[in-house]
Amino acid sequence: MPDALKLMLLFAFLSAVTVAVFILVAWSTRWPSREQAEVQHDGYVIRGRWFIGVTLFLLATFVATIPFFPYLSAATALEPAEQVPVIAAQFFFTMPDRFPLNRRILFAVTSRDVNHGFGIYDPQGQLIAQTQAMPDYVNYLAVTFRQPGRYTVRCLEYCGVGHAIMEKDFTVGNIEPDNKPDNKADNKTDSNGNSNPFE
Ligand SMILES: [Cu+2]
Repeated sequence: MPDALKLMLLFAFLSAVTVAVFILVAWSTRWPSREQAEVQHDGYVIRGRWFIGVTLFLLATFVATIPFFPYLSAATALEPAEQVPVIAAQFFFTMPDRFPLNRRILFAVTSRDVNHGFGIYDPQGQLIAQTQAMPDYVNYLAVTFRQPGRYTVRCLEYCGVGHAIMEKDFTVGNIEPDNKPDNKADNKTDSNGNSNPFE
C-alpha cells in the first residue's frame, strides 16, 4: 500500500472518529438534565470507590514487591564480612588488588583529601555498587562478588584535574576462603601469603 494511501486512510479514520464524538456529545444532550446535587452525589460515590481501589492497588503492589527490596537481603545476608579499608586520594585508590569470590566484603571507604566517588564496575563494565569517599568520615559498602574476573573502581565525583584517570583495577578470583572469616585479626595473610597492609 503506497504511503499516500495509508495517510489518506488514517486521515479518514481520524475524521470519522472526530465526527462520531461530536455526534455522541450532541446526542447526549437530548436526555433531561439532572440536578446538580444529584450529579454531585454520584461523583462522590465514584470518588470514594476510586480512592478505595487505588489504596488497595498500592497496598497490594507494596506487599508484592517487598521481597525485591534491597534492604531485606542486606539485613538477612549478614554473613560475616571481611572489612577492607579503602583510601581515596587525588588521584588514586589505595586498596587490595585481589578479592575472594562469594565472600561478603565490607569496604570501609574514606578520603585523604577531597570528596571522591567509589564506584565498582564488574567485568562487563556495569556499575554494581558505589558510595562516597569523604574526608574524616567512613562509608561502609557491603559487596559480595559472584563473578570472577577483572573489576574496576572509578571515581564518580569530580575531584580535580586527574579525576578522569582516577581508577583502580582489581581481580576477583579463587582465593581460598579462610576458616575464620569473622576474626580477621588472627589472619594477616591471604592464601597467597601476601599480607594486607590495611589490616
Ligand atoms: Cu574524581
